[in-house]
Amino acid sequence: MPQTLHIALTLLSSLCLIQGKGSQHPDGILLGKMANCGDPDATTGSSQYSRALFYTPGWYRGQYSNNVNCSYTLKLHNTQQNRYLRIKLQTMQMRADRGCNNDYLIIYDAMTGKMMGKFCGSSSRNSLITVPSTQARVVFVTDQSGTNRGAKLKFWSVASTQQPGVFCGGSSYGSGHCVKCGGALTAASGYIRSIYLDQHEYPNNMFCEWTISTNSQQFLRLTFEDLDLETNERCVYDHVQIYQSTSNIPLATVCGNTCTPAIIIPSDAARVTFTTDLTLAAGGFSLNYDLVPSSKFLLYIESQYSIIDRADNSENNILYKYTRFTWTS
Ligand SMILES: [Ca+2]
Repeated sequence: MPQTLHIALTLLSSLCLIQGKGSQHPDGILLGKMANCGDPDATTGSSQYSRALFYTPGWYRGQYSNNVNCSYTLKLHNTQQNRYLRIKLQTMQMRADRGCNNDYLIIYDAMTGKMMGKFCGSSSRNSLITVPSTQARVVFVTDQSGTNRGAKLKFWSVASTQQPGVFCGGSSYGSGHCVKCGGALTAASGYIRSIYLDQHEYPNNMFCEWTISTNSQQFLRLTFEDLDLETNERCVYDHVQIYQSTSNIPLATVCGNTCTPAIIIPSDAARVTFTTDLTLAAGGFSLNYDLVPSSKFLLYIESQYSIIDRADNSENNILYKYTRFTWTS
């Protein structure tokens, strides 16, 4: 009988370059009372050439309210279901800050829930968003002070051969810009980092996704180099999650600021997501990945997950939620 090992996370190296303090989330999320989100959702016309307009609440009276958190769906007409939806931020008159954390729009692919980008300020006008489905969700958020007119969006259908993604109309923190993240990595080794890591403050209310597909028949090894995320014992606020291939069950959920061990994924493909909530940011993270031979491992997945284990007992928190693997060597 071969020796059976129960291993979830394999400690190979620990390389954190930045270990920030992390920030402690207050109880609950304070956004103030919800503003009236009465403006209707919008749908394009039946012709592929017909374009529809969408205005953020308060546009016609010349200013949006404080403490708004509204969500709308933009849809292509029923006759346009084989096409993609494109949105142009035709006019933007909103406050600007580096992470678009004060007053902003987020546009999601409504079919998958994936975030396309976050927009604020005035210079992000003319940004173009091509959503790889027929529906987008637009979330409009404002904080407790300062106001402006808002945003006017035009949207229509384009051929599904178009490349999905965001073309940013603005690039200046001072006058507004796009915040977008994620990507598709195919090299045998590579690097993932959160946005604004250099400034030690990631944006709030983000969802970033990277896919790694190496087509190598080997196992991926992910090693964190920097880790400084908002701390919570269950990682419910800001976290990095690591998935095997196309699985929807995370192998690991990471937050806080303690270096993690390297994470071996029993696959040559993985998905890494970075989720942040509405308040309190910390420095961010970076990790690199490479490949390790898989030939000597015969792998069985013993159970789906989940052991929640505290890696240390100090003030630094790092939490793992992981799959328990059984393998023979
Ligand atoms: Ca946070």
